[in-house]
Amino acid sequence: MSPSHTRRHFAKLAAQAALGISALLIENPAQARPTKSKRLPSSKASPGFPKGFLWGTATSAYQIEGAVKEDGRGQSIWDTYAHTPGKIKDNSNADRANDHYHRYKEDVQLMKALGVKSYRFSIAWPRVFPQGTGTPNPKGLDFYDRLLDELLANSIEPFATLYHWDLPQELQDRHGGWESRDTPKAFADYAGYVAQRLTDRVKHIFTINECSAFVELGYGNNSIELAPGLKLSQRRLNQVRHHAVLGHGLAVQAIRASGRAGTKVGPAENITTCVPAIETPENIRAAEIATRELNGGYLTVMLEGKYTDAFLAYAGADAPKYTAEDLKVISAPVDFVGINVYSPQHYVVSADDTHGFALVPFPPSYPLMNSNWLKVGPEALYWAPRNLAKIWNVKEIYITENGASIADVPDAKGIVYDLDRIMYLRNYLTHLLRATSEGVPVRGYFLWSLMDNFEWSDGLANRFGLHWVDYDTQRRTPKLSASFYREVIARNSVV
Ligand code: PNW
Repeated sequence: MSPSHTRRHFAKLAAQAALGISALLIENPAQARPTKSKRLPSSKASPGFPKGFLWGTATSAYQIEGAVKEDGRGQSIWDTYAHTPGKIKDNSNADRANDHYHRYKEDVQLMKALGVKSYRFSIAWPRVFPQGTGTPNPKGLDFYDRLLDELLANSIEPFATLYHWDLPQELQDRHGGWESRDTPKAFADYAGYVAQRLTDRVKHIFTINECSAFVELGYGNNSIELAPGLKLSQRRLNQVRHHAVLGHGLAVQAIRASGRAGTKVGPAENITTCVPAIETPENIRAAEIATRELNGGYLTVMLEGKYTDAFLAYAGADAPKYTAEDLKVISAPVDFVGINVYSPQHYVVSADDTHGFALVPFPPSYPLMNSNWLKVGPEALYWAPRNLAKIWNVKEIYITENGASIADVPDAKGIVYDLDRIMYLRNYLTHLLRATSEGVPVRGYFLWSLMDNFEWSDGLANRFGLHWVDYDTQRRTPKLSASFYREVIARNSVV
């Protein structure tokens, strides 16, 4: 923009301002396009992320694909659950969702316009094995073949998740889903088959998305519910926990056995993030102890091959039944660890008791985004990877999800000015930058989500996307946050 044009523009705005403040609003997020200059005035003070940092976006199969009856796909527990009256807040389901199954080329172009280097998506188990086990559906992987080719043609690196909660219904009916040891075994067979077919193009595989979320919220007694929506006793719940991590370990082994050499594999876990309430050496140590204990049934056993004493003491007679061999499988060596980080689950201080830490209660008006669990605490994106690297010496970390739910409202022209999402992202990324600047080995970041999608029991009404989706027309429109993220990626820094 030339200086005279700028002046004219300003004069126009000033004149319009007399007519009302709304005239001062930008008309289109495109006005927030990257500027030509390489440097921001403040760039000297803000060093960027490491060279080659892998910026990406994330989605999952059931939340975006639709086409639930196409090409031989079997039913999943989420089809059943979403069609059960009263389960989904806005009575929606994901039969069509974002129709990504047919619009994936357009969606890859959205990624391309953002400038992302990588994309995390999930493969629907019931497309590949409609009954969970047995003969694979001959058309089951065709869609993912097409998607992979499209991504690679656009220089976007695919990161595939094998289980993002869409368990084949048949396995739930046959033996209670993850209550049975047969489910982790079936999962490993499916994992091996996918690895054998796709690792010519997929070099990074995540086994299970958030064991802790789908187990605790799907099988435990919680106010937030996920499919299959059971409320099991502690004893049965502990067994489900064990089978979930066993499924992860068996899948790691199956991928190693069937995938091409060089395929990298790891979990994408919803780490319980513990943040020192005040950063003193004692509280920092307490937060490390708390991180290890409060991830006892998930990351800790995956990375250490044992349940902690406190975990077993707490479970008592309800502890899971397992063998020494199980623990070896669960802790099969991984190449990286992915963590989903939205909130600090706990602020921690040191304590002189046997635990060595105490949890600080959250005040009633603590700030939330538009989900009752999504507490705002940007430091989580520093402490989660920092503690993961410190406690377990993890050398390759991905932030597999981070993002914000907002009750977005488009203006008269259909544009969403989501300053609240930008506020959230800017602050969280500032803390991620603190981590990488200190040498915490975070290699990439997948923003949840590329576009609005089916937000589980919140349905279609709660939005996490960088793109607004009109579910009637399937039109995708970039929000202001898409311009923000494009600029972050282009500059490899917080903007
Ligand atoms: C994750 N909680 O889910 C999932 O991996 C995504 O599929 C989901 O859309 C995204 O986060 C946003 O919700 C979570 O209650 C669901 O703490 C619930 C919780 C955490 C993560």
